[in-house]
Amino acid sequence: MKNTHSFLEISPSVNEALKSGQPVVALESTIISHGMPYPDNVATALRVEQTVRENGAVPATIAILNGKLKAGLSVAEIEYLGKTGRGVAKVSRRDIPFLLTNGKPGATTVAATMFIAEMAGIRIFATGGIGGVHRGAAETMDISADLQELARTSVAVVCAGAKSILDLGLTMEYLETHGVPVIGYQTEEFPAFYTRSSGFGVDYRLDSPAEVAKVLATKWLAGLAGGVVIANPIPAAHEPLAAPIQVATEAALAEAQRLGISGKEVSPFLLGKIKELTGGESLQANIELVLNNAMLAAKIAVEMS
Ligand code: PSU
Ligand code: MN
Repeated sequence: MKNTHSFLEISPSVNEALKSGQPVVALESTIISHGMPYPDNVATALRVEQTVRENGAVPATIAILNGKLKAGLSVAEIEYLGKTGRGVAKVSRRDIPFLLTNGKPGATTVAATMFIAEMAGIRIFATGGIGGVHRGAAETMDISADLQELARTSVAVVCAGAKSILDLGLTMEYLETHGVPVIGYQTEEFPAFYTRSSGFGVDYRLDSPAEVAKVLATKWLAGLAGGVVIANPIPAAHEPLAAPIQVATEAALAEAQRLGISGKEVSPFLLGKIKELTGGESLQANIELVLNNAMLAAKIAVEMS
């Protein structure tokens, strides 16, 4: 009988780091194949890995390939995921058994990446934005599986908040209900991905990687299993003007509704549409905020090790 770990394949550099207690940062792959266009997606994924290294940690980009849960990808594997784009399945928790069975490639969302990271023994994960409660969820029930994963899996996710395509108020309520701490990194406000402010407050503000590391260690030591959201606003120098982003977001939402886009297609559709409507400005902001999150995640991982 196989155990779960027989599905796990850790790359040599990540394995070496984990064995010797060096800091490791997990990275997701849905952002590569569904979140950004080629070739920006590949270039960004490689820069994100480089940023993690420059800040003292080892990057572990996560995906499902050849029936294996992979922690740590080669450049060729990242290129493959980026080039194939939407041809790669977007994999959340519920999809994992099918990809392990059929051997097809899968790009992991925040939820699936957290699951694999925890299995590999990686506690810190950097991404762009987390999924959340969608606007109109009272009728559609569209609530990202990322939130349930945060409730149950002990991995801290460094993100720039969640996009204003979501209902941020309901997203915060959901996290509260499920006991997921939301830390504002050098901010009292939950950031709205492209913008630094959202009008929604966070539970706790912490100002240094060392403080964050201490709270994470304490949480898990105290037996409080489950994830943590570390909300890290996009640097002010890269923040686009709020108004055009807002206009593009509303237009993208209206178009998604008109076309009847639903389920896992919603987030990639909205991302692509907003990029188109802002003339690529949203993509530039997206790249910058991911790099910023990778840097912070690496610093926290260094403090934790
Ligand atoms: N937010 C972004 N970019 C992304 C995603 C979210 O700004 O690429 C991806 C992440 O992988 C996240 C997923 O886990 O979308 C959420 O999808 P859904 O809303 O279908 O759960
Ligand atoms: Mn959804």
